[in-house]
Parts: sequence; structure tokens; C-alpha cells
Amino acid sequence: MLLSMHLLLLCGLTLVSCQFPCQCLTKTALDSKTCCPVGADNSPCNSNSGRGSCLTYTPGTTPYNDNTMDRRLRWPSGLWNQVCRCNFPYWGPACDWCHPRRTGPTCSQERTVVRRECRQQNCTERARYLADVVLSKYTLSTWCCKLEKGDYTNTSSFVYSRATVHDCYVAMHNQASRSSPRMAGQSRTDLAHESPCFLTFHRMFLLYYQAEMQSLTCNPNWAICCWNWTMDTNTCGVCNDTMAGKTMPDGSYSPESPFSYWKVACSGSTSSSGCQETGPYCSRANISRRGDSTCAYPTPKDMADALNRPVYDREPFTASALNGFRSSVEGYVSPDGNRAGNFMHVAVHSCIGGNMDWTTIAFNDPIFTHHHCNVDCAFAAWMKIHNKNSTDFPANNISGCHPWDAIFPFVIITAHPEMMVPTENWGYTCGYINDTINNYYKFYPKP
Ligand SMILES: [Cu+2]
Repeated sequence: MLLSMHLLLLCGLTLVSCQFPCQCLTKTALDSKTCCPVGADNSPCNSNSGRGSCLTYTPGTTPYNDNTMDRRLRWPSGLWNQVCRCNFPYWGPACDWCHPRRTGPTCSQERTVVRRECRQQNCTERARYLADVVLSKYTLSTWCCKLEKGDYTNTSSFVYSRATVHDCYVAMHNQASRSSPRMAGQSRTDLAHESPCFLTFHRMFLLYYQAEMQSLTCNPNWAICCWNWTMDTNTCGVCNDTMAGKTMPDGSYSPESPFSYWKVACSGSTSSSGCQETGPYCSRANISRRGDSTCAYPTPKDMADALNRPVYDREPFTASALNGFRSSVEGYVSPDGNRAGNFMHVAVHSCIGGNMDWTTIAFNDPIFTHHHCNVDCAFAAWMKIHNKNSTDFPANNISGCHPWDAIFPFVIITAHPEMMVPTENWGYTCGYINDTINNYYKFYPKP
């Protein structure tokens, strides 16, 4: 408790989010399996002010062959079984944020933020957005700690450190996609990709990032800008110095982009290690891309074809599961759903290349959010076109991705299907969703 109080004093009252709350990684917290951070009212989960309670959480039991050694599974029970449960309209690790669809000092105002195509921002808005993202790279998160070393089979191996806001999201994505010891017959342990969880994980991930940016910038209307790459044919339309940065022939960023100064976070990570660093900040590599900037981007017809898969996902629910919307938009399957390869979301990661081409460090490139914003917009369009809801999230046998599994690494317990709802329920919309839907109807007339 003393350490938590001390941390609170250090952090002040504005808590923002990241990989794991530092207060939950102390030996005491891990030994007692309790992750109930002390909030602004000096009580765990801000319970004194009625915002939340520290409760025992028991995840759904699974009939499948999960690796019980990997403490990311049956989340969060491998690390903590006492966690905050926030009362609406409160949200966040200590229930001190507003739910994403509320704002104001007492979280009483309903609101919806609009995620626009980046190119719809005017000059002032672009400059502001760029400055905000740069601020996130150089501002130490007030409560996030990232796991630098540690094996998810043994919590006493954990080594954690504070990190900046942006770098915590690199770490979060890194930890969700790392491998870990497997049981016989288990083919994968990535908790964020190559499964039905791909779209639900990334929706929660971007929502958290957006909430944190709103807090960091004191701007409750801050919204991620989206890169609709179907507008581009063979060059990246947002890769200029007023937006995501221009790429030089050697793969570096244009010296006129602030991103040319950025260093890679989780620079020493491999697919099975934690977010390790190669050395002190200044000695790390600069973030980078693929030098040759020309690439065949997914076309409006590709997007329409992917949107035309009426079923969310199908057996075996892996990267190459054929004929489902998730695998087509993720892109290990063609947009028409019938063959494996590199298309859509995956193809765009490769088009940008460099850090973006490695799942465990992809978030280092600020274009990650612009890209995934568009993927999330496609998810929203697909739900509207086919009239889908959370009951369409399939029962499946993928570890960490059962319908009752809480989304790792968030300590706000949220099951994957809870993300499969209209975006308005989570306080945002995609500003160009009607363009995406109308484009779909150009290729596939309304029934
Ligand atoms: Cu990802």
C-alpha cells in the first residue's frame, strides 16, 4: 500500500493508461494476485467515490487444450484474480476515466468522437495532431509500466520499467503478440492476430490509445485519424511530413518529419521475449521503413470483396481460414476469401515495411494507428452492411480467443464479443464509413 500511495503522489491525479499498471507489478501485488490500483480518492479502484470495486474475477472455464503455463491465458487470472470492476459511466484501470462514450468532470455528458480520414484534416489540425503524437513519444506515462523481461510462466522473472505513453503501446502490442511455451498440439500463442480476435483486440487497443491521447492532450474530442489506403494506388497518400512522415530511399524518415528522431521501443525483442531494449535510448536504432516506396495498395474492389464475406470467421479460425470476413480483411486470405497469400491489412504492413513488417514492434511507426483505424472502419462497415452484432462472434478453439476470454493485456475486463457492437456504443464513429459502404454497393448491389 505504501508503494502505491507513493506512486500516486509521484503521478499526481491524472492517470493515463498503458501496458500494465505499475501498481500491479510489485511483488506484493503479484503475490496477492491483486490488481486494484489506488485512484485519485485514495482507495483501490476509486471505490470510496463509488466509481468501482475491487472484486474477484473468475474467467470462463474452457474445454480446450489451453497452455496453463502461459499466464496470459484465462486472462487476467494468471497474474491477478482481484481486479477493478468499474460502475458505468466510469472506466479505466482504476475506474478514474470516463467510459469512452461519456465526458465531463462527472462523466455525465454523452459524446461521440469522429475518426476522420487523415487527409480531411486542415493544416492547423494536422500540425496539432502531429504535435500531440510527438508529445506521446516523449512524455513518461503516469502509470504504465512495460515488461522488459520476464517469462509468462514465472512472475518472479518479471523485470519492468516505466516508459513513455507511445512506447507503452508498442509494449502492449508486443506482449499481446509474443509467443510463449506451448502445449503439444497448440499451434499459436499470439493473442491479437490470426484468429477471430484480430478485429476485437485491435478495436479495444485503439480505443485505449485514443482515450489515453484524450487525457494526455486534455482534449476530450481527440480522435485517431484514419488512412483509407483504398484511395491510394501505388504510393502512400499519408506519407508526407505533415502527416505520417515521408519515407526516404534508404528507409529512413525525411529529416523534415519529427519522426526522423524517434528511436525504436522494444528494440531487442524477439517473438518470444519481452519488450527488451538493446541499450540506452540514444543508442537504439531509429524507426524505419522499407526504402522502395511504391507498392500495390488494396483497391476499392478488394475492400468490397472482403466486405462481401457474410460470415465473420470460419473453421479452423486461423490465419488462413477461408471465406470469412476476418481472414480476408486481416489479409492472410484473398479478399474473395478463397486462397492464402498476403493481401489487405497484411499487404499494407509490408508496403510500409521496416518496423511495420514485424508484428512485435509494428506500433513504433506512427502510421500503425492510421492504418488500423481504417481496418476498424472496415469492421464497422461490415457490421452495418450485414447487420451483425456480438452474437456473431464465433465459438472457436483458439487459446485466449474464446468468446468469454477477456482481452489481454487490458485490466478493464472486456470480453471479445463486447467489441463486436456499433462503434457508437464505444463513443466514436468512422467519418467516412458511408463512402466505404457506398463503394461496396457499387460492386455488390443491395439485395
Ligand atoms: Cu496488431
